[in-house]
Parts: sequence; C-alpha cells; structure tokens
Amino acid sequence: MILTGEKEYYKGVGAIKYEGKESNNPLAFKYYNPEQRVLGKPMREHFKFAAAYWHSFCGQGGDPFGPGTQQFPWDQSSDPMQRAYDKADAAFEFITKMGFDYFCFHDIDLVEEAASLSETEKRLHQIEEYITQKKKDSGVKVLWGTANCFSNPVYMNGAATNPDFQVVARAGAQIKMALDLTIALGGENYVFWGGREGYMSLLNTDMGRELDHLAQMLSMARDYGRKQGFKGTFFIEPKPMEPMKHQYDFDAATAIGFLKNYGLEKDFKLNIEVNHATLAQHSFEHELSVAANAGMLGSIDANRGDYQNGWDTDQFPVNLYEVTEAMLVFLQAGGLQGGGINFDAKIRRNSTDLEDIFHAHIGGADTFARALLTAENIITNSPYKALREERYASFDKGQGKSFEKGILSLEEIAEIAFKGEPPKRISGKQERFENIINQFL
Ligand code: XLS
Ligand code: NI
Ligand code: NI
Repeated sequence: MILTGEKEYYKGVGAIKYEGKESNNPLAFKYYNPEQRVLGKPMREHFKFAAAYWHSFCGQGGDPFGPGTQQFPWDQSSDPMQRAYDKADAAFEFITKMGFDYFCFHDIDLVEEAASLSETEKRLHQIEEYITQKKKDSGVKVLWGTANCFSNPVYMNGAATNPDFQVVARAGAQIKMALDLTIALGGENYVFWGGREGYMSLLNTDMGRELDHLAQMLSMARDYGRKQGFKGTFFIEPKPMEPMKHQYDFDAATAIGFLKNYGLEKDFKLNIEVNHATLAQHSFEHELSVAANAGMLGSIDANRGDYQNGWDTDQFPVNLYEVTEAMLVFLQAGGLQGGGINFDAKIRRNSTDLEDIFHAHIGGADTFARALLTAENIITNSPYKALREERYASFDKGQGKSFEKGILSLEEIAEIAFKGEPPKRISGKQERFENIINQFL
C-alpha cells in the first residue's frame, strides 16, 4: 500500500460550508446548500460539481506572452512521479475542502507524459494506484476522464483525423490507456474533446475521409470500453474553433448530426461548455436545448467567455441572468444524463494566492445554486410556463392537433388556410418573459 502525503497545501483554509446569503465569510457558500432540495432533489445531486484537474492543479497561468505566474508548492520535486503524487495530494485536499464529490482529468494531467508510450503507461499505472487509495480515503469520485490528444506536437495535424495512420494509431494507444485509467478509477463517463480534430485549410484536407476516421476511432473506443465493462456514457464536447480554425464538433447540432450519421447516438451524449457555445455564436441555453431535444444532454463544462473577445477564456461563471436561463432549460429537461457540472475554468493570471481557487469555485457553485433556485421559483410560482404553453395552444386541439399527429396532408392544410380567416397578429411578449427572470432573481 502506498502512504499518501501528510502535507497541507492550502493552509488557513478549512472545509467550505454553507452559511447562507447573510454571511460575510468569503470562504463560505451563500447559496450552494448541498442537501437542500430543489424540485425534489438535493442540489448536490442536481449538479455533481467537479473540479477540473488541469486548470486547478496543472495550469499555472502561462499565456502566449509569458510563463506561468502561479508557483505551485506541489510542483517542486525533480522527480516526475513525486510531482504527480504531490499534485494528487493537493487536488484531493482541495476537492475535499470544497465538499465536492467529483473531479475530471486528462490522462497527462495526473502525471506528465514520458519520452515513450510504454514509459508513460508505467507512470499512469503508478499514479492510478496512488489515486485509487486517495479515492478510497476521501470518497471523491471521477465524473469523467479523457485523453489529451492535442498538446503533444505529434498531433499538430490532428489525432484521430491525422492524415498519417501512424499518428492515428498513437492517438488510439493514448485513448486506450486513458479509457483503462478512467475505468480503473471508477469514472462515470468518458469525454472526447477533439482539440486538433478539424482543419486549418481545406486545400490540404480531405474532410470526408477525416470525418470517417474520427467516427472509426470513436466506434473502436466505444467497443473497447464496453468490452472492458465500462457502463458509463461517452460524451462529445462540441467547440467551433480554437485550436483549429474549424473544428469538426462545431456545435451541438453538428455533433448530433455526426453521431447519428455514424450510428453512435446510443452510446454518446454531449458535454456542453458555456464558452464553446458562445464561440459558436449561440447562447449556453441554446446549446443545452439542442442537446436536450435530442435526448443527449449529458454533462456541462461551466466556464464563461469574455463577451469582448473571441477565445476560450475559461472564466468562472458569475452571470446570474445567463445561468438562470440555462437552469430553466436544465430543470425542464429533467437534468443531466450521467454527467455533472465540471468547472472547466481557471483563475486569472494575476490571481496568485493559493486561496483564490477557493473563491473561484465558491462563486461558481453559488452562481449555479442561485440560478437553480431562481429557475425553480419561476417554474413553480410564475406564469412563465403557462405563457409559453399558451403560445402553442392552437396545436392542442382541432386541426392544429391533427397537424402535430401527422394526419393532415399539405393539400389539407392549404385548404384550411384558404377557407379560414387570415391569421391574427399575436404578440410574442418577449419583454414580459424577460421581466419574469428579473423579478425572481
Ligand atoms: C478546451 C476544452 C477542454 C475539454 C477537455 O477548450 O474545454 O478543456 O473540456 O479536453
Ligand atoms: Ni471543456
Ligand atoms: Ni473549452
């Protein structure tokens, strides 16, 4: 048995508790009350909050113009395995203090990649053993695992969609190892975000062939996972651009079309990321609705963008109005299928105190909690649902109902129009709907 570390990294920060909105304690939840029931289900179960290993314990604030600014005390050893163990200690300390039940990871977040695949595999086995012990001690679980098939320069032309089969095979090896690791750690889901799956120029790209290859890889991963006894859901995380100019999983609608085209829709659902939605010129709630309508609303990556610029800034959620609209969709869809809310978000580069990561997650959890409570209130105590249903009332009876049932032909509805009165002008009442949100916030 491996003994896990005794060191405390986040000194001075204890367990984060719910103290209510009157509390002035910056290190307490004001709205996120894990056991409080919302529409019959505790907040803890609605959300399944997860910390993202990469942003919170690996990324140190580097950007294209300069190196990291956050010096992590767990990143000091000269031995990569020791660094990985120390990082796991810090991660579990943080997650436990937050009172979160879950984390998400990429394979090489847990331990740095080695010079060869077989050396990397060895490292992954070692860290798997260590984290298994930490999971046992803490009760913390894995929401999803994934393979980072985008950072290593070998993937500069794509991973599963690389024009060179040798690279595709290497991506396959990495995905296999990441799946093994996720299964060994009891991961509830497995994610594919295709960082390099897309193109920079169509001139040198055979898009049709690349899409076939992507589907081939996903089918193989699905078959392998199922053979190994993985019962969880596979998620595709749509994103329109960055790092590639055009990504194949552009948005929810594109990903759903792709999955159905290749017969993958039974095993795969979607992981909707707020910032990816807005990069695709959609709103968060739009992407949630598209996924929910297809029965594929699997999970959420909760990180907002900056509305003044066009990249994935991965900021913690703070926008109550936006998240309330999203929670209306969320609650009416019956929540998430298998997934949870993963804070795929990072603190700003000049947030350099170790406690800043607590403020960030407290704010994110409180934003979701307050929005969920508001949405519950709107659904139960406002005319919102009735007003919306009323707009479609003409389909609830008579000819409208027959149309919905599919028993009218085009000739028949044309005849209805010719014979009937000209349609009345009916207001969409958008402003009234918008005011309901403000009233209940
Ligand atoms: C990047 C993605 C990434 C995925 C996991 O934009 O959000 O962090 O969630 O690979
Ligand atoms: Ni993400
Ligand atoms: Ni992202």
